[in-house]
Amino acid sequence: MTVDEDVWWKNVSVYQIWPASFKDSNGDGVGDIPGIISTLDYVKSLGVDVIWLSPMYESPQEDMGYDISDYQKIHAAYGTMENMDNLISQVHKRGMRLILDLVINHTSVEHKWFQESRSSKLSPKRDWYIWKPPKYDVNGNRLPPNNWASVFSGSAWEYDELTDEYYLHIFAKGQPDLNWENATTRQAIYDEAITFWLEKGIDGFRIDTAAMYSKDQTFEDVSIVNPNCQWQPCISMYQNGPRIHEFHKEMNEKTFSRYDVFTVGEIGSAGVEESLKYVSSKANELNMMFSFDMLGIGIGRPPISKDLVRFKRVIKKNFLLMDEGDGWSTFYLENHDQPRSISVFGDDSPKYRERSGKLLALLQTTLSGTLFLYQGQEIGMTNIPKDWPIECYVDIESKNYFNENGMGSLDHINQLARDNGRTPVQWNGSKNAGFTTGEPWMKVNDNFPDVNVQAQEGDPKSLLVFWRRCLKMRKLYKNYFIHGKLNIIDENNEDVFYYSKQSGDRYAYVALNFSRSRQKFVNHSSKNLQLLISNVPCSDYQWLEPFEGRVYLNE
Ligand code: ISL
Repeated sequence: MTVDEDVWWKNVSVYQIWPASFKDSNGDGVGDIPGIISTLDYVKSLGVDVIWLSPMYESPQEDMGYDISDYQKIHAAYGTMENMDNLISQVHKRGMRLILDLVINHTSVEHKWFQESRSSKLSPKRDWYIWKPPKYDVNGNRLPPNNWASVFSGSAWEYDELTDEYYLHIFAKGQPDLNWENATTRQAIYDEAITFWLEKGIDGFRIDTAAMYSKDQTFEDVSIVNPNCQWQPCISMYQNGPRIHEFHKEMNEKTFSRYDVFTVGEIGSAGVEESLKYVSSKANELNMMFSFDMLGIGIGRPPISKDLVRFKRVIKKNFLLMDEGDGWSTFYLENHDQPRSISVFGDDSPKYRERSGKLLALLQTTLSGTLFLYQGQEIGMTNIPKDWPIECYVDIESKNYFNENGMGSLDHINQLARDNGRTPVQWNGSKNAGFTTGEPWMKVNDNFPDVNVQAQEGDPKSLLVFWRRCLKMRKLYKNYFIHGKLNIIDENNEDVFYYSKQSGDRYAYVALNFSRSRQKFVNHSSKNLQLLISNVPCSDYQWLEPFEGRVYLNE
């Protein structure tokens, strides 16, 4: 690799905490910051180095905190600024680091900037958001300025009677897009949302929707891809837009580069060349990125076997950013926007849940890129049971989707909904899984008596204990697993994922059976292999059991 292997943020493992569902300390049914503080020894014990905390800022919670009304206040249900200062120091005291979510494509409608902006066309902050006059059809009916659809359904424009104009909201109505063309707005974002927190000593940011700030300024209609809908997907008008790299360079220069911190941008879709513009070490934009290439693979047909070849290609592309480019990347299988990985890439039936979870742990801890683990993933939390009615889904995206598509869409929602990753963390087998002593804001997954932290702590064969071993192994052999060159072997094999991670003339050899059937084990290396770790003890060397994974060293 041409990259500097010793940069600290390449070697860390990150644990994501989504506050509403992590741990409630005061019995109001909502997770909170004191609850997080009470679990820090547990988090540290996993072997992770950094915590990424999803939005804990003041917010009306139309989109679970991704609609911020004040960057410098804490959402009351989560606690106070004093609690937050305490969290920062308690995390540091344990030798870990803390990064926050940076949501600056949009604010909440309740943010004072928006309140001022909407108050009058003459407001000095009018231009801080994107306002356009209505269009009228031949019959004089008022229409939005163009046919762009919001990500969360309906038009991307909302009419405001007060000034007879529409504002743009790529996400919910309560999330108006900031106007990044305005340099004063950008500086206010840097000062209020970024530098304020860097000065408090946090260690970086996960940057929300980081490819979306630069909109195509023509604001023209997009071509019609869904003839039955009035509003059309408009990603081409904002994704990797004309000034996006200029904005990132400026933001980095004026904020992050002045501190010892790292940034990870939620980029979504971008080819290798475009991705490198963000994460090449020469670009001075972001340190690493999340791509969405993996989304959709495996969904609806567990196990992943038939999609395994696609899965391998995505992993190979991700690796190109680090190997042939001079950039860095991430590897994640879950976050708060995704269904649970065992349900998508493994098999969540009681028979294979634990084993396929361990297989995914082996995959994740042997691939390069900064590792991101999501709350509950370490104990194998799974998707929402198929028989839950729509009332149990609370996310704005699921609710809007159901309202537009009706009862027939429930199956689809069950597979894809963000709610799957948002059920409360299962701490023990007592009422509400030990998440709260009150009424949980979101229903706890029915499998908590079997799947919980306490039960797994006491079982040396558990997934939790296995994750700890894997995370330790990743660090111990970081020359292979974090920095080694990836060679995918037998790429068209639809059942087994074989690869090596090479460091100099030595390598680790990995064999992962993603199918529900036994597969012949093939040693593609010319040398003797020494088993480092596997998820099926004492299996037959010649065969890989269903969902068996093994990691060997060749030394
Ligand atoms: O979650 C998605 C689809 O299910 C994505 O389209 C998602 O909206 C997109 O990845 C942007 O996500 C981020 O910004 C959103 C917020 O709702 C997500 O939770 C956040 O991760 C708006 O701030």
